[in-house]
Amino acid sequence: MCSASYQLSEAHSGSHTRGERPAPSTSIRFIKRKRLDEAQLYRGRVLEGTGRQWLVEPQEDPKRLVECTVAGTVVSEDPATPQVVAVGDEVEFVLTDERSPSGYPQGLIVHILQRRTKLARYRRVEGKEQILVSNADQLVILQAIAEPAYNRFLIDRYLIVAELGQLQPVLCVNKIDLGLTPQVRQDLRVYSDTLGIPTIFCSALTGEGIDVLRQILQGKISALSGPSGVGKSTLTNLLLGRAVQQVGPISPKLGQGRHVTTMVRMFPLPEGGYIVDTPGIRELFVRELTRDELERFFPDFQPWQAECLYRPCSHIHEPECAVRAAVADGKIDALRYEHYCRLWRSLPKYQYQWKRRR
Ligand SMILES: Nc1nc2c(ncn2[C@@H]2O[C@H](COP(=O)(O)OP(=O)(O)O)[C@@H](O)[C@H]2O)c(=O)[nH]1
Ligand SMILES: [Mg+2]
Ligand SMILES: [Zn+2]
Repeated sequence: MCSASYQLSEAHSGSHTRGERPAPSTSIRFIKRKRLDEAQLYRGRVLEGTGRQWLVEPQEDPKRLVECTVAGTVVSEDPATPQVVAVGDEVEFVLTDERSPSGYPQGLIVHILQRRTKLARYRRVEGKEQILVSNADQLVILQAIAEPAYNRFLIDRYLIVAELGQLQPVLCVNKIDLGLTPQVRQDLRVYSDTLGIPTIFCSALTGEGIDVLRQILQGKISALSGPSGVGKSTLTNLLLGRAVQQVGPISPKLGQGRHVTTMVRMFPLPEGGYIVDTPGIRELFVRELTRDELERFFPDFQPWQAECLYRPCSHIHEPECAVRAAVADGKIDALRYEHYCRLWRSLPKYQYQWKRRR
């Protein structure tokens, strides 16, 4: 492993600095494998990984998955994330001549293409973000009618995460077999009617609404995210027509074992497109935003904010605030405004203050 990555590091840096390649180190002589410059480069997509091994779907032959490690010279093009490879990454790789014990052909990732979008979770303890999925088109915010009941504060934070990651949000409320009341529809109307977010009500148990969900997913890469227990794995299995994910609580012992694959897996859909089942997010922190940036994540305030007496206006305490007046008049959803206030209070005024919070 060490020698292989060393050899490939050398060759890789060579292939990217055409013409001004450094003199090869003498240790290269001891390596028998073919030089990387001569090896054919393939394009592929990372479907899942353990942090060390990554399962890549080759563009030219999607059925023939390749298990890859990462060349030592691969650097993240994304300075915010120290992590090198993420599920969903588009990569270039070479085939090595081995087979892994798992039976897959072996390869080596030598280049990660620029990420178009990302679903990231912020690890407050580490003060870093972790990319759960890259290059997805949309974020399906999965909630349930009950067990556990949907949480609008969580939905509102997911919408910010989607916006930050350049993902189109979709709201999907599962378990409608447990009772979809007019009050629930009314409570969630703001998302479809005011914010224009595609909203689906479905049941993985009865199959109701699943055809609508399929239509929305078709041909797109969709990250499925939501708290534990809402039915992400059940829906994934249903959409794929086979049991690929374990349903029900995952034993902490299994989930944290060293050799277990990460909980993020991407599956090609029969209708075209991909679905990514991500782990249940227990806590969702909004990445390093400051108070004055929050407004842009509330487009439903926008028609009024220009009318505030003070500009900028935090819409929290200033006199003659048009946003607050619109809330009082029922023109802005009161709970959305409440969540804005809650987030505003949780965020620091200045960027540097984030550093002290860690
Ligand atoms: N009543 C009902 N239960 C469901 C539905 N979808 C999933 N479940 C159940 O909810 C529990 C959690 O499902 P799971 O897919 O593991 O959720 P995940 O943690 O989000 O992956 C399981 O017991 C499922 O059988 C549904 O549409 N209706
Ligand atoms: Mg699950
Ligand atoms: Zn205001």
